[in-house]
Amino acid sequence: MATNRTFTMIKPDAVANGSIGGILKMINEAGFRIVAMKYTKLSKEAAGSFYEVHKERPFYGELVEYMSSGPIVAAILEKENAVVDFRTLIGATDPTKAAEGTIRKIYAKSIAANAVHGSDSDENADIEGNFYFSKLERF
Ligand code: IDP
Ligand code: MG
Repeated sequence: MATNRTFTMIKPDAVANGSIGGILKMINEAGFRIVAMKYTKLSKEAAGSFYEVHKERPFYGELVEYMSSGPIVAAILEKENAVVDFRTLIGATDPTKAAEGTIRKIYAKSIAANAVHGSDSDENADIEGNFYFSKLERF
């Protein structure tokens, strides 16, 4: 059953270059409500565990290094059809292939440093939100 919630991170490159405000503005203007939010930094171990599903992929080591390289903003977002609509808002993984007007098209530097994460299913949105937030941190 659809939960109408998704999970996002503003990744280290976007935080470092001052894009938190711009990205949150796009998220709000697209109709997402913030349920939970945290400014934090992943240890290598935590990044490795968050991206465990990708551990056989050739870029796993690079991804773990990058995601633990600086602070991030993690958030749970709510909207009807949240998972699918948020993937549309962020655009393709590779910013050179992302549609005009998407967050990655505007803010991402490369396929690795691609500004934002967005859950790919309701099930993963739930798992990823639980990775960062307790029930008491959701409003
Ligand atoms: P997604 O973030 O669009 O769902 P995934 O395939 O789930 O894309 O990959 C997770 C993350 O791994 C991407 O957002 C990106 O940061 C990184 N990544 C994906 N493909 C590559 C690659 O070919 N080289 C380096 N990093 C990659
Ligand atoms: Mg993914």
